[in-house]
Amino acid sequence: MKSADQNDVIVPTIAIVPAPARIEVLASPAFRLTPDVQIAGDPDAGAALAALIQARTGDRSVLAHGRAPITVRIEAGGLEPGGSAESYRLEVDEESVSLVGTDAAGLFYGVQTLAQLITRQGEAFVIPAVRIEDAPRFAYRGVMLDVARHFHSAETVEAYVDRAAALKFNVLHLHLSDDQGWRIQLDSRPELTDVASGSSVGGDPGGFYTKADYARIIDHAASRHMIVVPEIDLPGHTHAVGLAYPQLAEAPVLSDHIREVAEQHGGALPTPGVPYDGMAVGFSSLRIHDERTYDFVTDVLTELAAMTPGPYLHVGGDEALGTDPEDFALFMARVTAIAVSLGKTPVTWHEAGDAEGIAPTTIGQYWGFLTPTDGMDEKARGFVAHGSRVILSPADAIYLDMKYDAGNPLGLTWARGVTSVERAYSWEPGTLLDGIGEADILGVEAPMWTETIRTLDDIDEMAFPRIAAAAEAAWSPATTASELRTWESFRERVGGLGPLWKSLGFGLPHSDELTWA
Ligand code: TNX
Repeated sequence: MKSADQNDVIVPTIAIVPAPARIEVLASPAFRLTPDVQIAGDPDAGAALAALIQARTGDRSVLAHGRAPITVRIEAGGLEPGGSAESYRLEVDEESVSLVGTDAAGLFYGVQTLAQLITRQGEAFVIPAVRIEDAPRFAYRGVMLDVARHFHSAETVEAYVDRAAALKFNVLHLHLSDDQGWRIQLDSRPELTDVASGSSVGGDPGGFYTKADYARIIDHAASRHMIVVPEIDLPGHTHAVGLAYPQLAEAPVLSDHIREVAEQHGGALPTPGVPYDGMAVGFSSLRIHDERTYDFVTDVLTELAAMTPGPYLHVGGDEALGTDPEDFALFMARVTAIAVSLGKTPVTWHEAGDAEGIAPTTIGQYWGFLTPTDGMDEKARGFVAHGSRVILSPADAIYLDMKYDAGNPLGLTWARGVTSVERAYSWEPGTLLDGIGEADILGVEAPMWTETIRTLDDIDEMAFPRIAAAAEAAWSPATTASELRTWESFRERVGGLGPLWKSLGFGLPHSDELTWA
């Protein structure tokens, strides 16, 4: 904070997103980035910082080694108070820049903040004099990409990881299967990719990740301190499974809703044995009373668990409208038990929260509205009641596939129409759902479903700037605990990141709500 005698100094908005836990703007002149500036300390963090400085300033001469005014280092337990995982402290004055992370992740997040601080001043680039102490509010900070409705290449996924990591997200949830296609190669069940991976929504080409692709995505995510949470959506959203294994699939339930959706989109009704390329949900189900179903699930989850270093396996459970409710509970109980037997923590969408017998460690993902409807909050409370926690993904705020502009063909509108940036930002996790407090919340995740989204450009267009609102909900202090947590501050700070994000190749769409610097 400025002291009274510096009131004549105009301190521009410091564009850091997500807002840090504590920031003090110092009276010192800024640190000037000279062409030969050197970085000492941790080599990985140093190289990452050098690359970001080079991108932002266009200067190729930054050195990542040597005696230097910029130091980046890990000091385990050295951050007071707290020193919690992923935290960092950054001190900048005219003479030097000192970044200390409590661990490699904390150091990485400090590097992201430093890059955001680089400001052009005439012909020079400077880092304003600040002292920042920062740590995440929630341990789980996720983005989800649906690679089933449209397949997205490993390169695209890696590019999305880069965007998310720059905002201090630490989880990539991959929605690997749905009615329209199966996207992950498994040795135990080769028919899945042989037979069921060739389609996408709208007749677009399909695709799948080889085991090597998947390993590459995991490595890339890990290098940016993100884990991968793979999702196999069960027992609904499984039309594609039925292409490979007809004996496991129930006949599609052709409700009025399914017929309506088919008509609206000029698409065919789901037909057994025929790839489905429409956008309806809730018609398919695996056979719940057939042991071959559990052999299948065991094979799939066992292999996926072995391929996935992170602690979570997401087993879906949403919109199982083609499954009898009692059968649904029976199925979710067995499937979450299989995940637990593999040493993983199961995650399901909130629908399974009142399924009797699900594994008590199961994490629930809430996708209802900011003002809950249809008892969805009650289902979310079910996970807390059995001693577990929830991930918050309120659809009318941080579903990144919701339209941001009614006139744009990209995106859907079922979650209360167009989702403005302001609505994406203006909610508070700790008070979102009655009976679900701070300690019951594992984190926040922003999903992107891809019925209408085909390319990295489409992904960027839908993600920015709303993805930053989700990042701030996940990382920053509660709205009541920080002056920076206002819509006015957020829109200015996000706009201020335009030059950095453009220099990194992120596609930033025009927004009526904020101005990109
Ligand atoms: C609902 S919300 C779904 C997805 C769709 C999405 C489109 C949830 C868990 N499931 O199957 O792709 O809406 O926005």
